[in-house]
Amino acid sequence: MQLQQVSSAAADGCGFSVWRTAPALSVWLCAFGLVVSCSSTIQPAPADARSAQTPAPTVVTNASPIEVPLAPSVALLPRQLVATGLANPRGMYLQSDGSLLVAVAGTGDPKDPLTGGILRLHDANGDGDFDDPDERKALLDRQPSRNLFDLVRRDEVFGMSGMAFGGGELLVSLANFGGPSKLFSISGDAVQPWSNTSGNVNDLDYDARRKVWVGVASTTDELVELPPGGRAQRIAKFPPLQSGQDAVPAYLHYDPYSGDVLVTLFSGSPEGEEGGKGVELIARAASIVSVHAETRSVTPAVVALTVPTDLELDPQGAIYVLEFCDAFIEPITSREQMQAGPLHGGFKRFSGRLLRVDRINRTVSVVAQGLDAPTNLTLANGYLYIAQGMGTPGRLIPRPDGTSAPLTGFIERIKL
Ligand SMILES: [Ca+2]
Ligand SMILES: [Ca+2]
Ligand SMILES: [Ca+2]
Repeated sequence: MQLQQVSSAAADGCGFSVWRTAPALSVWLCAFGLVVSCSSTIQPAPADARSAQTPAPTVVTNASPIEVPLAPSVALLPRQLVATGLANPRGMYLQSDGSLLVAVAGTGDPKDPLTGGILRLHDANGDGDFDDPDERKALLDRQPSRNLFDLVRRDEVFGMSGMAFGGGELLVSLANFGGPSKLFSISGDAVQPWSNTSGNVNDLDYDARRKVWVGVASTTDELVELPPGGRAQRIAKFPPLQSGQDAVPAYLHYDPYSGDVLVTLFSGSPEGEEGGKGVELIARAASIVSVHAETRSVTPAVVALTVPTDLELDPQGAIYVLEFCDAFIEPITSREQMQAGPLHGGFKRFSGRLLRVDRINRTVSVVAQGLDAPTNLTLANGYLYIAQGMGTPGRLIPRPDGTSAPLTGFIERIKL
């Protein structure tokens, strides 16, 4: 299909009329005197390994966001379980030898606070999974792991997080809640410190147009640039959403079709993350926004999402985005309560899904559902790897069929 470039020319003179749900944004950015480019310029694909598949620059970022319908079409793709028994698997990277690097955030157990690390999974016996003896090696261990349930009343573990490759480097972040964060580079089996930075860098990616690393800091609601060895520098700060909840940037991905960075804005609690009962969730209030670094313009790309986490782009420019859950229920106020289970523990278990947003035909479909608290997504060799099972490993959680099972971190993959 031939796409037409659509200008985001704004009626309000500020370039943000497309942000219909958050009028405060234009006010905020205008107040800082930021000038917005009104055209969606499409850059040729930069010379980066990931964008080698990018077709000619014909995909156009439209001015009007794509809205997720209340009941999107369902086109489920077969899923294959490839790894189980992981303590909060997060960022992943498939190496050329077929081994899968996985950052694990750890157990969040205060009695053993250093359970995070980086694993290399290798299917030594060739049976299609990474669960057999001698198929796992720790490249890094003893990294901090913390459960935030005492703050947010949901079973949420922080620690090692995003992983991405770009510009010849493979980086992974350690997201200390409230910061500072550490970034590491991985080369072969060696893991080296890359930088320390303030803020909580939950996800990072390589901006192949500007040849810099970028990250999201979810505690300060910022998109930041990550210089090697140095401190993060703010690119954009996301103002509160319409209902007053924080527009928490959760994950990001460089968009070779626009040269911008796509950021998922997880809609925080209207009571503040530490307020309320921990179950306040405004469904369909979250979005993916496209951020242009030089102009700092923030343009909604996909709206009416609920708790979006990681996102990926396929060679057709379609966006795959995870939704973590569809409700916040059964909050927890003590570790004893959490262990008494089975209970959801804040996040409704097995209610996550994976959406495919076709930016050419402007359609949205569900390609996976019933996911258990999925956080991270990686596209490699025609497969999407989905890291799931956020929370306290081993505690009992309700399953959709009415039974219960111990919580476990696992990875499934989907063939596209
Ligand atoms: Ca195996
Ligand atoms: Ca096996
Ligand atoms: Ca990401």
